[in-house]
Amino acid sequence: MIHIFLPAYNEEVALERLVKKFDETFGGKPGAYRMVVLDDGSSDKTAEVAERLSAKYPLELLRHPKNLGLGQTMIDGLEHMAKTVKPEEAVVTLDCDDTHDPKYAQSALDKLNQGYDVVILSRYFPGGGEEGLSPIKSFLSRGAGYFLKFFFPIKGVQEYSCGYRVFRAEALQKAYRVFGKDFVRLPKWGFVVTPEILIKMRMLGCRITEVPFTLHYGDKPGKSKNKPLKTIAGYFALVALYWARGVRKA
Ligand SMILES: Nc1nc2c(ncn2[C@@H]2O[C@H](COP(=O)(O)OP(=O)(O)O)[C@@H](O)[C@H]2O)c(=O)[nH]1
Ligand SMILES: [Mg+2]
Repeated sequence: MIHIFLPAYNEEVALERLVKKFDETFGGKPGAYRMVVLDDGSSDKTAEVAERLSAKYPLELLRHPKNLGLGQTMIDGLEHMAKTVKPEEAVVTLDCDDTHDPKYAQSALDKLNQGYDVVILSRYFPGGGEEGLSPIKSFLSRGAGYFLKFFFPIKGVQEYSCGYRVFRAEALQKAYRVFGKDFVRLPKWGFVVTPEILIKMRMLGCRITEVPFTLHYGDKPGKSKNKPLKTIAGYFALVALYWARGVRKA
């Protein structure tokens, strides 16, 4: 079974679209997939929409009573996934703003079968790309990639800040066993959790690779929740915390 984790904050429109796309892509056989949505204290109807969808689709809704941010949501969500999956299964994470199309997940799942522990859906891998991004957001994302690659070089990885990934469940379970609460040490920095998870998986010795995907940013119904200045400041906090320790070269 494929387990899908969706961190959701004010995604009442996008969530329904994404869940339907997942079902069209993976819902062929009963028991083929399961989705877990963690509603992070949304002020819109995200939780109600998820509740309604759970009557029709294999969807489990978890909730934070108030907004704790993407960092805490990923820690809590991945911990729940690690506890509820079999080691040999796959856990997929992605934004639920309908910009990460489920059709790209299969090629990443296939890579797990080749022995990788983490597979990143990458705009920067040959064949990947992006559409609908403002030039400034595109520039900032590319810049973030170069910045993080410089400080944390991981062979074969260029995409550090996109949350669309596939994990071997066993690797996530190991991360919680080894790091415990320290799996994510910078939850307050929100979107910095995305590269921090990657750095931690590499520190564990995981095999990490990328497959191409196209970010369909034009499909996004709402505004981005990413605050660029906070995220950039958080990347410096990441460097201060981890750079001296180095990331094992692949
Ligand atoms: N749990 C949680 N998720 C958030 C928060 N902010 C954003 N997200 C989710 O994180 C993902 C990334 O946010 P998004 O707006 O898509 O950022 P962008 O892709 O950089 O524009 C989406 O699935 C959001 O719903 C938050 O405060 N808490
Ligand atoms: Mg997004």
